[in-house]
Amino acid sequence: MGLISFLKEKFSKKKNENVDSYTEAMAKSRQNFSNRLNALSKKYKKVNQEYFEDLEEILIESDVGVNLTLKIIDEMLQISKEKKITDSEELNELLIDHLFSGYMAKGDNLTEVRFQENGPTVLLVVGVNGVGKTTTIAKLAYRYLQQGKSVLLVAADTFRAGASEQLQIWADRLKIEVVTGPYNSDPSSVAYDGLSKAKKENIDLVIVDVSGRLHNKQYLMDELSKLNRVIGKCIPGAPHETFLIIDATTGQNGVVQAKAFAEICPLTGVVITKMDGTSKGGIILAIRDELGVPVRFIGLGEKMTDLKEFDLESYIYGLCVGE
Ligand SMILES: Nc1nc2c(ncn2[C@@H]2O[C@H](COP(=O)(O)OP(=O)(O)OP(=O)(O)O)[C@@H](O)[C@H]2O)c(=O)[nH]1
Ligand SMILES: [Mg+2]
Repeated sequence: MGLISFLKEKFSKKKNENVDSYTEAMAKSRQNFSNRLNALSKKYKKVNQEYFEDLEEILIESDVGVNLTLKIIDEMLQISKEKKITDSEELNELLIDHLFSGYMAKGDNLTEVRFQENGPTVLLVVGVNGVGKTTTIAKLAYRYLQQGKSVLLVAADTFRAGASEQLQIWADRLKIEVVTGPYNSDPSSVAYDGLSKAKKENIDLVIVDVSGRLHNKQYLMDELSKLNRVIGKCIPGAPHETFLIIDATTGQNGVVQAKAFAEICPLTGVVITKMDGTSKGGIILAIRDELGVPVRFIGLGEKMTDLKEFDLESYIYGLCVGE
């Protein structure tokens, strides 16, 4: 049985809250991808050169990325030749299987934050301006508070006016504390204060909000490596997780950002925000292909509850099948 039939059977039998949220938020992406794929198989009953050219266009326009698209087209050509498949509908189904196994082959599939057995777990959150870092931090804090963990926020983004205040608003809503420093102060010293407090108070999870100015790469690199050094000195082995936040609506620029950050600091995960606002849901496949880092969560809206753990089956279903 192909993946599509398997997913249809799996998700139509029982209600699944996760897949419902994906299906709803990914309606635009599905239109751009699945509807066009269906139209393609109607246009070309048998696959030919033009079928592959159109397929290439669909994949690129869904933000799968040029590199991955060319790789997929090559592989699909080979599969069609080797297995002597000429029926376009059959090949479309195999393509979906291929997207799934391609993601799986790129590494592990962690989602939840890995908590330390002893002492605070430190999660560093990085990403360029406006991608949704602070909102995602609030969503993650909410998630782990719900799971009974104690959470402390650290506003190490001291350069943008209003950044700590924004985090403070979320913290008040969540009824948790946030450690801040004066405007323009050293982010590392704010982080140090935050971690010291977390150690003293035996906090389970510390989430550090970092400024994301990428316009000066050398500066950001120096700042981030200093921050990492200070965090590691305060709590050996920390940061335990570093999540890069990427805005799905920025398209391939998100991939460029991801590569730049991956060079600067070791990433343990990616969170893709604003999946509800894009028609190009293929970005997840492109990022995974380029970085090999697991997508840990996705943002499907602005509310505290709009963060879902990344689930490949729900994602593929949302992108390719839906309701
Ligand atoms: N629709 C939607 N909007 C989101 C999502 N995540 C964040 N946003 C919105 O994106 C905007 C920017 O979010 P922030 O959390 O302030 O982004 P940031 O990266 O902290 O921004 P800076 O601190 O300025 O670098 C806000 O209006 C959020 O409500 C999401 O998953 N879906
Ligand atoms: Mg922010």
